[in-house]
Amino acid sequence: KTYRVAILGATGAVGTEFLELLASRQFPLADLKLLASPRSAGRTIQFAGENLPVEAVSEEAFNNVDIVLASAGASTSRVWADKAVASGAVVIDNSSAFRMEPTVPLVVPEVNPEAAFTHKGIIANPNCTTILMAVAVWPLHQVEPVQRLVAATYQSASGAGARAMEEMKEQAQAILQGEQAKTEIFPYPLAFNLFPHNSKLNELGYCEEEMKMVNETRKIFAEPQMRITATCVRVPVLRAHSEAINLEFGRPFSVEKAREIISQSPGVQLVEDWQANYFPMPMEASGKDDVLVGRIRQDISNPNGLELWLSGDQIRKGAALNAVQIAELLVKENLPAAPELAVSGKK
Ligand code: A2P
Ligand code: 11C
Repeated sequence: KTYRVAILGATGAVGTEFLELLASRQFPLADLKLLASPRSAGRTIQFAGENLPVEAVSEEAFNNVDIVLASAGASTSRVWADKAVASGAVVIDNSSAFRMEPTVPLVVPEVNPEAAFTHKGIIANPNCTTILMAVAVWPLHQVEPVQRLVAATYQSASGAGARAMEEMKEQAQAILQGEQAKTEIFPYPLAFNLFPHNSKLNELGYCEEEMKMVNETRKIFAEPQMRITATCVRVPVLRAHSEAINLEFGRPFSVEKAREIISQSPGVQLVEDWQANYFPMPMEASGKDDVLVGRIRQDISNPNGLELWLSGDQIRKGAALNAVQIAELLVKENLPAAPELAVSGKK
């Protein structure tokens, strides 16, 4: 069986990666529709040797579509997701619009694949920092429940989209030429700089990105009380996020056991050469499917603690790959569109 797929946000950083993954993973496509804003209508994008037209998103665009892979921002998803569902499609949405809605499953295929099948038309793809952390922490949490998690992130420009990546490159060139760095997407120069993540701050001083790591991880792990705290920082890296993670368990967790678990778990790869001081780096994680995990060590301040470090491609496993894996789960179970369920389950 083959499926009719639409990409909403096809011209963006994640949209571009969707195209690459559908081709390289030989997704069983019957048809592929590329949707973006009216700004991009009329453009063409190469896919499997063909030039496909980009259409401005519209209600009719979702006719005869089984699966929508959406990555065009939360406000765009809020406008179009229900319309796509009403016309019979399953929407796998990369935005934050629906993630915390109780009826919308939030899925990392290595962690909670079964949740995907509870959908009522929309399946949410978690935030990139959450996905990368979840695939690394979940296999350890299975062996010994995590009691408290403290994360610090080092997030690449790609998290803010394709134009943000270009902006950072232009800033680097400007600064090297002794000129002033221009800022349009980012609030401050990112090249040769870093700044705490600029999403909205809450009354406790946490930004939205940090609260996504807390709330989304709790939902994916089905651990509503899990103690998690995070500090999110944007760094001048192009397309892979890194994270320093401190885990506290109820009793000591041997480093050897943690290494063995990470080296045998899906979606993660152990990258450590202690002699060479060689550990995961965003440049090496870029373009890879697996999240690179290493520098696993005992927390010297806590006998029940472990420290680890990871780098993962933000556009790939942090966004597009995770969403395509969700689509593959549906396809494997022969359940892609479920139009009656999608429509009757709608509010
Ligand atoms: P466009 O290129 O036409 O603006 P990124 O995350 O890399 O910034 O990409 C965002 C994606 O979302 C792009 O494909 C962009 O299309 C699309 N997009 C942004 N706003 C809208 C909108 N209002 N309707 C449809 N697509 C949108
Ligand atoms: C970043 N993770 O790196 C963000 C961007 O909820 O999908 C994606 C925001 C989201 O800035």
